[in-house]
Amino acid sequence: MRHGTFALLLLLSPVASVLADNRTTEAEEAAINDPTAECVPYSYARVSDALTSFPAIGKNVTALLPNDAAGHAKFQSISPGIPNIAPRGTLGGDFLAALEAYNLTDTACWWILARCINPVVPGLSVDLWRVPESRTVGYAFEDGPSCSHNRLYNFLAEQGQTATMFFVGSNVMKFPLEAQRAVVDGHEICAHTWSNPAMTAATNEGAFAELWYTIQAIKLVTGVTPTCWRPPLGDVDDRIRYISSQLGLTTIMWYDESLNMVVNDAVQGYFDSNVGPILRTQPLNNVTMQTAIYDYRKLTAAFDHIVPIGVALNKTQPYAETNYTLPNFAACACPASFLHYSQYPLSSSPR
Ligand SMILES: *C1O[C@H](CO)[C@@H](O)[C@H](O)[C@H]1NC(C)=O
Ligand SMILES: *[C@@H]1O[C@H](CO)[C@@H](O)[C@H](O)[C@H]1NC(C)=O
Ligand SMILES: *[C@@H]1O[C@H](CO)[C@@H](O)[C@H](O)[C@H]1NC(C)=O
Ligand SMILES: *[C@@H]1O[C@H](CO)[C@@H](O)[C@H](O)[C@H]1NC(C)=O
Ligand SMILES: *[C@@H]1O[C@H](CO)[C@@H](O)[C@H](O)[C@H]1NC(C)=O
Ligand SMILES: *[C@@H]1O[C@H](CO)[C@@H](O)[C@H](O)[C@H]1NC(C)=O
Ligand SMILES: [Zn+2]
Repeated sequence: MRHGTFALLLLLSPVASVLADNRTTEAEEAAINDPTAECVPYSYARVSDALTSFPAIGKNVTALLPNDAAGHAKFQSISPGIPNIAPRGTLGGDFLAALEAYNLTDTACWWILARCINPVVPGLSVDLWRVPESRTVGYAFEDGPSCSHNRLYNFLAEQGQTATMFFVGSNVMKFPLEAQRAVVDGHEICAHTWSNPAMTAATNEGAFAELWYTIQAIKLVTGVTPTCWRPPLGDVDDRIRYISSQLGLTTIMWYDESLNMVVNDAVQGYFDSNVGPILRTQPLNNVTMQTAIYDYRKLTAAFDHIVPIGVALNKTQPYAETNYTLPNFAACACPASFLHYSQYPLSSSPR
């Protein structure tokens, strides 16, 4: 009996490893619990068949692809309206010279210098950085999908918790089945950019292309077209707001980068009257995912509700496609509670 089972396992294991390395479904990917196995690269036909329609994965996009007729047509149609604000700094986020040279009247509503969220250019919406519900967190993660995010996603699923995921287009192409898990698990997907550059350093076409290909990648892989985005580093001005708004994206910032400050403000009563903080968490990697679990303990203690940003806004149709829905705030209810608390001892935090 034992020998028989052993022989069967030996026979099966080569097959199993091919499946693990080149998994083909979201369910197969979601079932992998070992982060090292999870991060073994795999190929996925929908992505590999479309690579010529996308820029290089992980590289800054400085222009639309020459053969991208739809991209060029859209960019040309919006170009006349793009505010005449010069790019500044470097794509890597070096703003030192730009900050020195910047006109302190801040006619561009540049967040990096002035923390400006109220656009000067007419017709642009104010950036979102809070949600209009008392003692409610707009729960969000940046920079995914990550190849080892099952640990965090399993935790969130166990808690019955969903969040807003600001996805990097390159990562969606690298980890398509992980991206699909976000939709399957009921998270809200928004865009970040293709390669995480400082967007106000990009040319008009470069900024457009960073968002355009991120939207296309999310659509290709998950079937949904995002309607919200967050600028990497918060680097946005009216030129970038205009370009993103023309792509149907609402700009979402955050309340405070420090979770301790957010929790402290909750204790002080800052969120008692129709306002709650939108979070900015660390970029997701296998260490910060542990931090996220630790932070969840603090958030559940300090707030009444923890919801995706779209849920706090009653944005029941989060995507351009109308057949995907989020609950509205009332339907979600979402009490902030930490289930199976004792399974997550404080000592498991890296801090
Ligand atoms: C799976 O795909 C990846 C990426 O294309 C490739 O490097 C790897 O060799 C493949 N593994 C197997 C077992 O086919
Ligand atoms: C976490 O990531 C680092 C760097 O990518 C890697 O060296 C380490 O082995 C990873 N740990 C786990 C548990 O996957
Ligand atoms: C591309 O963007 C990254 C940030 O993702 C930045 O570090 C890098 O310097 C940029 N490359 C160039 C050539 O500007
Ligand atoms: C700074 O902005 C003000 C107000 O728009 C404008 O009058 C002034 O010319 C600007 N100065 C420079 C150096 O751009
Ligand atoms: C969302 O719906 C709730 C419950 O109906 C309501 O109280 C709240 O004002 C709505 N929020 C927004 C932003 O419309
Ligand atoms: C939504 O509609 C699209 C296009 O008809 C379809 O491919 C997709 O599976 C649908 N998704 C859901 C969740 O119904
Ligand atoms: Zn980011």
